[in-house]
Amino acid sequence: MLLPATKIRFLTMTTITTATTSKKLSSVSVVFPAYNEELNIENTVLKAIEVFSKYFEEVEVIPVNDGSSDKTGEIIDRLQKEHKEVHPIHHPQNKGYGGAVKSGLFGGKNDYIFFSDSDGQFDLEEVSLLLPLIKDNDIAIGFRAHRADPWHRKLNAFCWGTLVKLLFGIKAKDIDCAFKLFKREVIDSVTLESNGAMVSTELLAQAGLMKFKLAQVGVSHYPRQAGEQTGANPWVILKAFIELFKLYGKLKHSTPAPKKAGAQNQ
Ligand SMILES: Nc1nc2c(ncn2[C@@H]2O[C@H](COP(=O)(O)OP(=O)(O)OP(=O)(O)O)[C@@H](O)[C@H]2O)c(=O)[nH]1
Ligand SMILES: [Mg+2]
Repeated sequence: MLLPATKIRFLTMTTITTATTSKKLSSVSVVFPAYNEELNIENTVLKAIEVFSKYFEEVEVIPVNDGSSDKTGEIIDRLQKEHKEVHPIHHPQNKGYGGAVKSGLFGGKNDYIFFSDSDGQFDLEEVSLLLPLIKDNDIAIGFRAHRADPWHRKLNAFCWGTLVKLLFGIKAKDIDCAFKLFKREVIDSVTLESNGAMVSTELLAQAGLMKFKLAQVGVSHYPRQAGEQTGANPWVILKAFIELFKLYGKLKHSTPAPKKAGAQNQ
């Protein structure tokens, strides 16, 4: 039987409210986009199982192998056999960072959804900082107080962040910080098109228009220990600009999203 949309929303909210009043939260899907991360992915997935199991009754970890040419795919398939929590997704061809994030976000089934990178640049233990925030908000995200990146990447990121905040009015201090926790209702409400680095902007811009409540906290950021750096690739940056202008056109011409029931202005 198909339920009307209002009823589905009510059921989702009920599940989440019950969960936050018990000691552990109900369930979480933990998403890791992974492109040629054979040196990092195992540690990341195992750490995620350990950390999230402390705070959630049910944990699924979704490594998204984004058409890797190294052993990332084999490793996550082995991890699936060894740990019931691991539910890999494989892209036969590389789709890009945003494509990998989207597959994981929409492939997850649990009440809360977290995503981060696979390369160990964040401390997953710091999810404990997001948990108090998600209680009274729909989205809890980190910002990198001290980015472990060279100065030219910090400068790029500052200019990009300022432009994006001006265009879309996003309140997040660090839009692209890959340390984000959502209530499922947020992910069920957005439509994401970006296959590149714009995916976080698209998500936060739409969530802001729908008046979902956002809270943020400083998190640690470490240099990549192993594997190839791809974030500063000029092609990645060019694609991000193309997607930026497409998104601006789309959101500018879209009718204002309906106000989310019970939401307050950010
Ligand atoms: N760049 C890139 N990353 C991908 C892709 N698909 C999945 N990913 C994953 O997305 C995450 C972020 O990519 P990174 O290359 O670490 O980007 P970054 O942290 O900005 O830059 P680095 O300094 O290179 O670490 C990593 O876990 C990647 O494995 C892709 O097509 N391109
Ligand atoms: Mg990285």
